[in-house]
Amino acid sequence: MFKHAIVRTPSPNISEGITSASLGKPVYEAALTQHAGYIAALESCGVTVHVLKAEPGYPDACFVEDTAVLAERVAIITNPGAPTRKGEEETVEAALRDFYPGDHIEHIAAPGTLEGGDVMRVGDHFYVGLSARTNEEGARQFFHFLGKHGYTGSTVTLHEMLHLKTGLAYLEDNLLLTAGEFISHPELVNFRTILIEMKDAYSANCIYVNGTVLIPAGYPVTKAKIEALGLPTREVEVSEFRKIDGGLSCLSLRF
Ligand code: CIR
Repeated sequence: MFKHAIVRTPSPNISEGITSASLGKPVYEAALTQHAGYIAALESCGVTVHVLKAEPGYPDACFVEDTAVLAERVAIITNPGAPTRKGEEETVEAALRDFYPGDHIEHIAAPGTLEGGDVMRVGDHFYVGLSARTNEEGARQFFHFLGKHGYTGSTVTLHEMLHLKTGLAYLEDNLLLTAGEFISHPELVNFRTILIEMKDAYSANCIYVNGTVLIPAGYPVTKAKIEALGLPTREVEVSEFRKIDGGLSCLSLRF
């Protein structure tokens, strides 16, 4: 069960966030409204949400997931691979010090890079995507810290997507939502899978929160496939964040 989530109010210059999409620039006021809806959705799942102050110098700073990976026994602070995002992790770490003792906080250091969007937890095992943002050295350091605190990890190579969880979500009970290059990926066999068509690939980034699957609004086929397996869903409007490649998982750290 998740008790807490950390989120960060979108930056006033969110329109300058990094993007590979051609959906236009996010509108700040609309992003704030959608962010409030996201917080309400987490709260409806029984999570206490801690809201960090906006970071005017970091357009992508609302995507707190990329700055840390959290487990019961350790918080691993990342070194983001995107140059404009380096430094976002500092205020996230400060907030995590209220929840983790100092000797349970570890740090990925240069030349290692790792972003939390590349990490998918399955029980006590962590899959790490090797991507444009997460490198071999970052993964090596990450696995060292996992081992020190009693967890395991393995890598998954990405070729097309931004992050591992751009196209994957673990919905517990050995169930994986998969899209694009992750469908039939050799490093992800032995799961029950829900396949998402390419046109709906954005909806593969869902989050399982205390028995409910939060899904992006506007993907009825994905919603029906998840519900057909007996899992309740709740739609959340995140279209402003999609414009800068952000999804549901990126907007919070859940622990
Ligand atoms: C970026 O490119 O870093 C942001 N515009 C989007 C980050 C999305 N984060 C995630 O998928 N975990």
